Amino acid sequence: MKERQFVDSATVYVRAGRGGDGSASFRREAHVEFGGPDGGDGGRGGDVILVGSRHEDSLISLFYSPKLVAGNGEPGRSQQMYGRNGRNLVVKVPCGTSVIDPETDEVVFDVVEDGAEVVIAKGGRGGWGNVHFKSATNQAPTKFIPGEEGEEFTFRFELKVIAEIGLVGFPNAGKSSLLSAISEARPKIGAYPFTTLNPIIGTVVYNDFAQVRVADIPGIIEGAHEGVGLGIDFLKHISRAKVLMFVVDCAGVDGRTPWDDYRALRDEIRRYDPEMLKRPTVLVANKIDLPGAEANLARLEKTVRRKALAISAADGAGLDALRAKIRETVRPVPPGGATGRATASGRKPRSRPDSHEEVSAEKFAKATFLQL
Ligand SMILES: Nc1nc2c(ncn2[C@@H]2O[C@H](COP(=O)(O)OP(=O)(O)OP(=O)(O)O)[C@@H](O)[C@H]2O)c(=O)[nH]1
Ligand SMILES: [Mg+2]
Repeated sequence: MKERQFVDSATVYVRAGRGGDGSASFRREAHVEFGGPDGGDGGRGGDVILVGSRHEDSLISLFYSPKLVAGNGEPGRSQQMYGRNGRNLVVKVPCGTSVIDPETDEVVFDVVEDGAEVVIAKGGRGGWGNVHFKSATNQAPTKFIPGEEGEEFTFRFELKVIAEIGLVGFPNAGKSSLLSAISEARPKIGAYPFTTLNPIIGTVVYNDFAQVRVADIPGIIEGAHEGVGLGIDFLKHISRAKVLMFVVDCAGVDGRTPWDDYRALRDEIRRYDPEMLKRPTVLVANKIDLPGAEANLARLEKTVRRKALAISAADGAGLDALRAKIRETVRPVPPGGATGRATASGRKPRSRPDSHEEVSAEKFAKATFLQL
């Protein structure tokens, strides 16, 4: 079986912890007659929490272990002692992970920013011990409240990689070379088509520590929208990009021309989602170091009637201008001025009683016994 390295969808069972039952205990010290109730409350069940992490880039771990179960709260104890709270389960997911209700296809949570926390299943409340039920008329209550069930769901997780810039180009145009020249990312580079098989994110860092994320995706070829090549599935990973950067091979190494490539790329994007072409785009003419590229550049600009940024990912020509162009187009906010926060849409739990159900200790014991 081919090893999977990149996974952008996974169906996951999620269960928060059950609250611990309240205790129905009585004081039993030798010197205290008619000791009275002293059963403490149960602990809260643990939550299932997602945290956005820019160091994660795939849903692969969820794909292979698709169960997220938080800890149960412990039951209350005698001497009015609380049960311990259940452990929260905290799971790191890549920024850009959506949590979807598979029945309605509705996005119920969205993890966008690095470090953002979203509770996707809440633990049940702990039950009350019998100490709460002592009254003038009932000095020896055997009543207590069981812990609540934790929330339980089956969700579909979907990843749309988040980057401000999306690189779009034919195979071999030099997208990965470009990304590795301007960021810390080290994608595989090769003189053959479809070297890149998964989206890769690199971060361009400026002197004032402003940052722009750039997504490199597999090459697009004509007919991609009909499934030719690797298809256009990967375009979804740049569908949230603010800026599209078209990268063309200005030297025409593979026998094509940069102007035809540019038109074909725009055409494929239009067929995928015409909205994407309404965003700012940058045209980058790569491989300007090679013979014939200068002449092609002039013809490219004339034919497509727009300016191109000439660069060489190989020898570094034009990269400073490109970094400046990226900054000018994306306008990243340097640290200190950032206010970005996660968005988490609220969701109503599917089944969770609004109030506690009261049962007597005997009834509870009986019910438990019957279940066994
Ligand atoms: N001379 C020259 N060669 C380049 C330049 N940029 C990239 N190359 C070469 O072009 C080939 C393809 O580069 P990649 O960066 O792998 O191209 P890609 O667009 O990521 O290709 P896919 O991942 O297959 O879509 C490699 O052999 C690179 O060394 C450049 O500016 N000048
Ligand atoms: Mg590549």
